[in-house]
Amino acid sequence: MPLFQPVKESEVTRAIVSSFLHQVEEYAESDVIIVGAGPSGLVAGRELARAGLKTLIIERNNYLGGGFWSGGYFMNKVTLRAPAQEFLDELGVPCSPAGQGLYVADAPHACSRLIAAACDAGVKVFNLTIVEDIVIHQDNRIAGVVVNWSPIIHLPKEVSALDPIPLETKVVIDATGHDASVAKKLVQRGMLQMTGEGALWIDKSEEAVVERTSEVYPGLIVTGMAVASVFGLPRMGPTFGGMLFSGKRAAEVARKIVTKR
Ligand code: 48F
Repeated sequence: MPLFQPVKESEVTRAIVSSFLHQVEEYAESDVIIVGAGPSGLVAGRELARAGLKTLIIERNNYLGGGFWSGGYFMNKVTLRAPAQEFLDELGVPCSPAGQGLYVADAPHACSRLIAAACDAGVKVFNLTIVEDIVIHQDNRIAGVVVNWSPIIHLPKEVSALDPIPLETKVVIDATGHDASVAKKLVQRGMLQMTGEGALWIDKSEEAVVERTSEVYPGLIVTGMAVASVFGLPRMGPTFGGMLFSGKRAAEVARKIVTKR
């Protein structure tokens, strides 16, 4: 008696293709698109999906988690300052005190739990997908993003001259980290000013990033290190509480915008 059910190869292929295409069709329109699956984007996604919003995360890499997989210098421990350890407590990730109000945790454990929490809440993910541009209508608000397969950008033009596709949404969250790649699309068109992040200063940066997490252009919110890049705040280095709180704040701002629309 075989262990597994018999299957035809064609059925396996159809299951993958039809399920994927169905998801693309369904998410051609959504409530919120989050660009970047680092810690700030994952927290924002989890909060929004939990609140019942149709939430899509787009990530150019195959893996999710961004810089949350490693604390810094290829050492896979993340640090958080109180009260940010409460996020990890809630996710069931052990973390140990490492000084006055400072905590340290295993990055793979923290990151995988955060990814799972976002997926459990109902977030859908397009990975290996790069946001190349934004959609803007006459009312001058951001109405969506334009995406392509990430590997395309590594191919020569003669092989890959390929148009991207647009996805519509009510609000976009730029969670692309230091790059602030969505905000940059507005900067390139003279529609937004961006200062570029300052030198490292942990104390100042974490507070400031959370405080400045906001809608920077109608329909565009910035979160995480994208906030530091847009507003010229100091970078924060290998500590993550600011990212988690910023993601939460971005979700609150996004909910208000979606509710009004
Ligand atoms: O860099 P990242 O982890 O952003 P974050 O949430 O957190 C920053 C910290 O990890 C750390 C730090 C503070 O502790 O300094 O760096 O602000 O994750 C950003 C994600 O966005 C993806 C990128 O691959 C990464 O996983 N990304 C960037 N540009 C694009 C993108 C794009 N154009 N399209 C899709 N994904």
